Amino acid sequence: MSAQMYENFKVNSSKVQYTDEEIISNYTYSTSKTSVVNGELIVEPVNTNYVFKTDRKVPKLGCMIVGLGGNNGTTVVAGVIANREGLCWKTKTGLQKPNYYGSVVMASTIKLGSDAEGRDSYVPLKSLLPMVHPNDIVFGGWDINNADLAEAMERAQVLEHDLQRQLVPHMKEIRPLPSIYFPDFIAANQKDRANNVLTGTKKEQMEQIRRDIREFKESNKLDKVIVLWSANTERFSSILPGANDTWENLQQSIERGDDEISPSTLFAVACILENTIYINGSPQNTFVPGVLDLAIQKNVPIAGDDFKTGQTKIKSVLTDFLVSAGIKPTSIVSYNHLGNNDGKNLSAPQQFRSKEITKSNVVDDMIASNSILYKEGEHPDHVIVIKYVPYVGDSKRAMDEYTSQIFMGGHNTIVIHNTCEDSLLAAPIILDLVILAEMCDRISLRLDTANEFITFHPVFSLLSYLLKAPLVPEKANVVNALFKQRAAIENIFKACVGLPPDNNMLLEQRI
Ligand code: NAI
Ligand code: DG6
Repeated sequence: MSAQMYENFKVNSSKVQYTDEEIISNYTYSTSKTSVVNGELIVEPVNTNYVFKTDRKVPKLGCMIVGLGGNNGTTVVAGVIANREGLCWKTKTGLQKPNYYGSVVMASTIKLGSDAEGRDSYVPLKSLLPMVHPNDIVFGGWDINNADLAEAMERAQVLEHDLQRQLVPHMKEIRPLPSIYFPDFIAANQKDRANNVLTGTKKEQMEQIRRDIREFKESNKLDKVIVLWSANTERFSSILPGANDTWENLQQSIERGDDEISPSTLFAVACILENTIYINGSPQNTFVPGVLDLAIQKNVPIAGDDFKTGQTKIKSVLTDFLVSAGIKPTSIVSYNHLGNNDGKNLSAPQQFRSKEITKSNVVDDMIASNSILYKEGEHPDHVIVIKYVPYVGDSKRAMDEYTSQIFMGGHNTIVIHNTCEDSLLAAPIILDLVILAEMCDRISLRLDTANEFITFHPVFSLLSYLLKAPLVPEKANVVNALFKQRAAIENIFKACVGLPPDNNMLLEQRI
C-alpha cells in the first residue's frame, strides 16, 4: 500500500485548541515505574496528564556563528542563500538545484496516521509545529580571520565553482566581526589566521560580544538571536575549585582575567547574560559548572556538545542495532583522515584529545542497556584515530571496523568506508540545531492540576539527536541511540498537537 505526503494538517480532537496565538493540547503521558520489592521487579503503568502550550508566532530569527569564516560557517550561509535565491549550478552530470537534504527538519517526514484504505499519511517534520524556515534566518557572526565570506567560501573548497561564482555578490557583503582569541586554547598552527581579534581584558572582550549581539538584533530588527559555536575545537579547560565551579566564582575569574577561561566560555556567558540561546558545536567543555549554574539561574537555553554528523551518527545506529539484536560488539575502531582546517587544528594533541573524548562516549548507554552481553563495568575496546591529510581537503574519509561476538563463540566483523564532504554534513545539522532550539523555546507545559506553565529545563537535551556528547540536565540519562533521540523529538512535538506516539503496533492490520 502506498503512502501519501501532505504539506500541512490540523488535528481534530476535543483535546486540542488552536487560537491565533497558541496551540493548547491536553495530553496523557504514559510511562512505567519500576521498583524492587522483596527482590522482585515490580512494574506499574503510570498516566500523567499534562497541558502543552505552543506559541504559534514564528519569530524573525538571527543566527550568529562563532567561526563564521570557517568551512561550516561559509557552507551553511552559502547553502541558505542558494536555497533562498533559487540558484542552480552546472556540474559535469547536469544542472543541480539547491536543497536541504541532510536536515531532519527540512527533509525528513513523520507518519501521522493511516487513512480508511490503510495508506499511511506523512508530513514533513517542519510542518509538525510552526517552525522558522531556514531561508528566513539572518546570518552574522565572528571569526578571528578577517576574510569576507566570498573569500572564505573559496578558501573552504567545499562548493562547486559555478555555484560559488553566483554566490560571490551575496557572500562578499558579509564580513565576520572581530573575535576573542587566546592562542593557548587552539592549535599553534592556527596563529596565521588570527588577524581579526579583540583586544582588552577578558571582561572587556566579553562585554564587546554582548554589544555585538544587541547591535545585530537591533540593526536587523530581529525578534530573537541564537549563537552557535562552530569555531576551532579548543582544548579542555581545567575545572578549578574557586575559579569556574560556580557562577559567582566564574564571574570573579572573568574579572581577574584568569588563564583557564576559554573564548568559548566567554561567548557562552555573554549569550546567557543577553538572554540568548547558545549552542556548542565543538567538543570542548565550554559549559564548565559556572556556566551551567548561570544558565539555570537565568533560565536561558544552552545545548551541546559537538555536531553529530557522520561516523558517530552511524555508530549510534549500528551499535544500537547490534546490542539490541543480542550481538556483542567487542571492538570498535574508528579511523578518519581529512585535510581541511578542522583537521589541521585537530592534528595538535590537546585539541585531538577534546574530539577523542566526545567520539568515545557515544556507545555507553547502549552497552549499559544489556547485562546479558556485558558484565558490570565491561566495555568494548573503542579506539579513535584522526589524521590530517591536506590533499583530501574537506572530503573526509572515515573507516570503521566493528568486531562482535555472535552465536557459539563466532565472530562477526563489519567494515565501513565512508567518503563525504564534512561541511556538507555539518551545515544542515547547524540549521536543525538552530530551528529546533528556537522551537523548543516556544513550548511550555504544566501538570493539568497546576496553574503555572513551565519551560523545558535550560539544558536542551531534546537536541541530542544532533550532538555527539549530549549535554543533559543533572541526574538525567544521556541517550546516544539515534532513533531513540529522533523519537523523542517526534513524540514531544506530536504531544504539542495532542497526538500519541507512533507505537508501530499496527493492530488494525494484524487481526
Ligand atoms: P574551520 O577550521 O574551517 O572553521 C573554524 C573557524 O573558526 C575558522 O575560520 C577560524 O578562523 C575560526 N576561529 C577559531 N577560533 C575562533 C574564535 N575564538 N572566535 C571566532 N572564530 C574562531 O572548521 P570547520 O570545519 O568549520 O569546523 C568547525 C568546528 O566544528 C570544529 O571545531 C569542528 O571540530 C566542529 N565539527 C565539525 C563537524 C563537521 O562535520 N564539519 C562535525 C562536528 C564538529
Ligand atoms: C575529524 O574527525 C573531524 C571532525 O571534526 C569530525 O568530522 C566531526 O567531529 C564529525 O565527526 P563524526 O564522528 O560525527 O563524523
